Amino acid sequence: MRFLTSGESHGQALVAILEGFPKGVKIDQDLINKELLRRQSGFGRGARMGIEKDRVEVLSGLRNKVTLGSPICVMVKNKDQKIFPQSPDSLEQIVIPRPAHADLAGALKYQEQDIRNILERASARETAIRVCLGSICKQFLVQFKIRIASFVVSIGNVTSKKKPKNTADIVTQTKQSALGCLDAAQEQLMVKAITKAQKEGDTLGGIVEVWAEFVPPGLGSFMHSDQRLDAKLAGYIMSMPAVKGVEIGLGFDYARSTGRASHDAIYYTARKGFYRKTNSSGGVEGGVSNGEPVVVRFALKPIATLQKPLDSIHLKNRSTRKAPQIRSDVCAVQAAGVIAESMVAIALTECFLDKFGKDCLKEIKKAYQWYLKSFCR
Ligand code: EPS
Repeated sequence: MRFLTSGESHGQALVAILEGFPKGVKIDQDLINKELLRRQSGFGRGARMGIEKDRVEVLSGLRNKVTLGSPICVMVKNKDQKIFPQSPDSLEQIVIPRPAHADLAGALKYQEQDIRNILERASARETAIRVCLGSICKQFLVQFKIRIASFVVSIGNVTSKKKPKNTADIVTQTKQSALGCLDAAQEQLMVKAITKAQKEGDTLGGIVEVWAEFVPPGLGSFMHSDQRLDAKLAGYIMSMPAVKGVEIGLGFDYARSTGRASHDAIYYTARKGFYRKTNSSGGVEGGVSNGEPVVVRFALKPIATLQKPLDSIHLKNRSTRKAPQIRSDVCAVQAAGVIAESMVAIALTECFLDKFGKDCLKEIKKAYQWYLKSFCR
C-alpha cells in the first residue's frame, strides 16, 4: 500500500490517492468526517479552523460504500481559497521568513523570493487529507478489532498525571475534554497556559501518546531496515509538521534504566497466549509487533508563527526585520494526536497487508484467523 497527497493550504482542495488498499472493506464517509472534525478541534486552534468545515469527498475506489481494490481518491475542499492554478491572485509577497517554519530553508532550496510559494505546501493544512486516509485504514483495522487512540501528555511545562488503562479508557476519558487530556485538573492548567501564550503573542508545543490495541504479533519485519514497524512508525510520525522527537514504549527512559528493571518478561496461558505484565517495549521487539499495545509518544515544537515575532532577515535586501505576524494557531497539540493516530493506522495497515495478503478482505481475514490459531496459542 502507498499514498500520495496533493494540494496547497489556500488552493482549491487537498487530494490523496491510496493505492493497494484491499477490496471488500466497507467505508463510512461519516466516520472520516468525524475524524476531520476532531482534527479541527482543541483549545488554541487559529481562526482558519473557524472558516473551514472539512468534509471528505470520496471520488473513486468505492462502489456502494465498499472498496473495489482500485486506487481510492479522496478530496477535502478549502473554503479559504486564495490561490488559483490558472489565474493570478491578489496576495502580497511574503519576503521575511518565519524562524522554525519551512520559509527560509524552502526559499533557498527552491530559489524563491516569495515565501508564499513555499508555505502553501509546507503548511500543516496538508495533514487534513492524511486524516482521511488514516480513517480509511482505521476502518480496515477495526475488522480485526485493532483500535487506535491518543491523548495529550503535556502542553508547555504542564504535564498530565494520569495514565490510561486501554484505548477504550482513552476515548471515554477524553470525550468531554477541551484538549484531549486524561487529567481534568492539569488540563485546566494547560488551557490557562495556552491563553497566557496567546496574550503574550507566543505559542506552545507539547507531548502526545498514541496507543494501538489488539495489534497481532508479527507485524513488521527485521529482514530489511524499511520494514521494521518501529522505523515505519517513527518515520511517519516524524513526517508530521512540528514533530521533533518520537519515542516507542519506554523510549529515552530505557537509557536511564537497566535490562532487568526494564525488559518485559514473557508469560503464557492457554486462554491469553503469550503475554507480558509490563510494556516497556511499546509493543514492538526486533522491529516486529509482539501482541502488546503499540505505544508511540512524540514531541511537538511550539507553532512557528508568532504574533510577537522573532528577528529575521528580509530576503531581498538582507536587512534585519521582525518575522511576519501571519494568522496561525497558538497550540495544535491535540490535533497532532488525531493526525498521529492516522499515521499509526497507515503504518499498521501497511504491515498488516504485508503479513496477511493484500487483495481482498475475505482472504485476509482467513489468513489472519489461521495464523492466530496455528501459531500464537
Ligand atoms: C492549518 C491551516 C493553516 C494554519 C495551520 C494549520 O491555515 P492558515 O495558514 O490559513 O491560518 O492554521 O498551519 C500552521 C500552523 C502552519 O504553521 O503551517 C490546518 O488546517 O491545520
